[in-house]
Amino acid sequence: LFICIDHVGLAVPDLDEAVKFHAEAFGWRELHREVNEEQGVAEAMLGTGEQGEENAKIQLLAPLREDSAIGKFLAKNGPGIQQLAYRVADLDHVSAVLRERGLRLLYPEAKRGTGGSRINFVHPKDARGVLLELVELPKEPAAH
Ligand code: V0V
Repeated sequence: LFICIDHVGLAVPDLDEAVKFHAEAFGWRELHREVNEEQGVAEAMLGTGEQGEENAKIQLLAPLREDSAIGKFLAKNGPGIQQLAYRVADLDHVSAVLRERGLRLLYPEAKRGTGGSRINFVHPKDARGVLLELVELPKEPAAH
């Protein structure tokens, strides 16, 4: 059903500071950065190589607003792992299969994710305490 782990998402209070920390401490490189108003996040994708030829990446997620998903996560838990993202080839198909298996997806239809990807999430209560993102990469990667 899944292709691979696309990324692990970390909630961070300060995006610039976090990018610098992960680069200096662990050698991660910034591949892409964007603001997603709908999700209430400023995010940076970090990897070890060129985008498209990556193993799993890490995604740093900083809140634009206190009442966003990341704002609430930080208030409750502090910084740390907020999500695990599985890459899929066909999000609509995978969503239908998971719904048939009784798992709740957060959105009735896919939303826009990083770099023009299509995303949805399995509710953490239905994935044994893990917020599971499903991500279908765009056919043509967005310019960055
Ligand atoms: C909440 N819970 C979590 C969790 N967030 N468990 C594991 N991981 C998380 N991240 C637990 C929480 O402890 C509660 O358990 C229960 O779920 C319900 O939590 P809540 O406090 O009522 O829920 P909220 O209001 O904080 O909302 C949680 C959800 C929200 C998951 C519904 O965070 C959401 O809509 N997330 C999806 C969007 C998102 O995360 N966007 C930011 C990334 P107890 O206490 O009842 O046991 S955007 C992104 O990834 C992009 C753009 C991309 O990748 O391209």
